Amino acid sequence: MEVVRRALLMASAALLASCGVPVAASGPGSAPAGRASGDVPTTRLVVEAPTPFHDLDCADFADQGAAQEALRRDPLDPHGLDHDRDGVACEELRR
Ligand SMILES: [Ca+2]
Repeated sequence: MEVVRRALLMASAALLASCGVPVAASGPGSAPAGRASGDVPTTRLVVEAPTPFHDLDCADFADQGAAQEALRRDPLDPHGLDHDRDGVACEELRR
């Protein structure tokens, strides 16, 4: 049963890693020194939460240039700064 559990943990870690989720596994290979003999080795997955997405609106930028820079950094435009898809972010902001 332990073998199955380890295989599932390793598969989960590989899946998470393939999705870009940082995973740190601790277990027999990385256990701190000084474990008493007879302790049952355990494997623990530590999954860091992805950075939360903070949606920005045009009003969050001081001017059009700042919004344009945000669009340049991420042309996929997750914030919807360029609704008409002409490559110019937040036309309504002052330049
Ligand atoms: Ca636009």
